[in-house]
Amino acid sequence: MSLLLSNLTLATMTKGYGLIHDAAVVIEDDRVAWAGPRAQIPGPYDRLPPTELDGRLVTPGLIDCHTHIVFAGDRASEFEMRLNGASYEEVARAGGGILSTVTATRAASEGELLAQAIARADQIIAGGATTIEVKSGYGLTVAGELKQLRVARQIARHRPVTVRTTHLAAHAIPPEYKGRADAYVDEVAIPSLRQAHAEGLIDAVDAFCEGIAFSPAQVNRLFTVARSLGIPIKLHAEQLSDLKGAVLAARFGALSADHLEYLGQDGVDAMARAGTVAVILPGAFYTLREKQLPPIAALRAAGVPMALATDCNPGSSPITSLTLTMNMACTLFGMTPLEALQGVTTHAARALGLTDRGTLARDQRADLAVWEARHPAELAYRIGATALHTRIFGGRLD
Ligand code: DI6
Ligand code: FE
Repeated sequence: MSLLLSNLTLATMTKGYGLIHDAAVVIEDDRVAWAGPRAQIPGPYDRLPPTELDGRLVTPGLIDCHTHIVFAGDRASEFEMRLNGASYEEVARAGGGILSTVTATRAASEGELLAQAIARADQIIAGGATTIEVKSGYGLTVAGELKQLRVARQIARHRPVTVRTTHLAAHAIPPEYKGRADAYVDEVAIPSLRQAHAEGLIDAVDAFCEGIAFSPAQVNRLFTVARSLGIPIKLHAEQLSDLKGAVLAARFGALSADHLEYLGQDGVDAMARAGTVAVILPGAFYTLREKQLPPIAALRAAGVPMALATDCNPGSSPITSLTLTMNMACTLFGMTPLEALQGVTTHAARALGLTDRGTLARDQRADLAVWEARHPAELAYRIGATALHTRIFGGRLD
């Protein structure tokens, strides 16, 4: 099956935007066969009937490389509590926060969880995403974590999207292990990691390294097991304080360290040396009304690739729009529109360890987003409105 897209503005993302005006793209099956100026379409592709795009912008399909979309319920009441003066940590200590979502998620059937997760995935897809990473972390039992991961994998059977799954049992300490985080790591986090890996349910492991969650020593024990199993590593690090999580992640050659508001220069340097991607999550910063900005200038200066993601979750980031996330990254954090687009394409692919997507080039997966836009800066510039015209997933037009 071949498809010729013609009369478009191409952002290949191969070098900067890699802009090509009056461009064309040839797709064969699920791969890009050719991309370049329309005047140079090689034969025999030039004889294909063209799909005319009237000068619209075409980018690689967007990649949301950090989400928690498999959960039940919502946390609007906690949002209200925080706006009446409680902090995110106070809500968590009072048994609200992540644990209220754990209660709802444990009680939900796989079918109920899947229906809710698909509704969220649909919103992310409607904003141009073709790949979504999904974490567990609201089951906090061996069976509960596996249930969430199975549901996450099922999303891709119902929707045209690639789902990458990440084990995040080390997300919070459930009530039955209160004050016994080490026992939780030994009895739930590590055994569920082993089982999820054995069942082929995960692509990576993650943990929440924070005062209200797991210490660097506990994360280190989990990651040592992950490394012995060859599981790629990611880490929620330096979101609310500087526990040197990014330094720890870099020591394990992590794919990414995520959040990073409190990251110090030592963490920046360690990430640069290890090639670890910084995943910037402005939705959580915005929702929690944080004041501490992630060290964007230091990351940029050190050449650490910066990805951007929604962090879609019911507590700290109830957002499903990658373009709004791009806008926030620019306006709140001073990232450039180019960095924002790299953050949801090339650098997001790298944060997931994927080399077959994130740019628009020969032999890459034919995952494309077609926009009601003429220049890529428009994607980060508009607030809230989705400018998506069409998506192409694995060579197929939606
Ligand atoms: N950091 C976050 O922002 C989310 N998880 C994490 O480790 C919050 C998850 C939640 O509040 O439900
Ligand atoms: Fe998160």
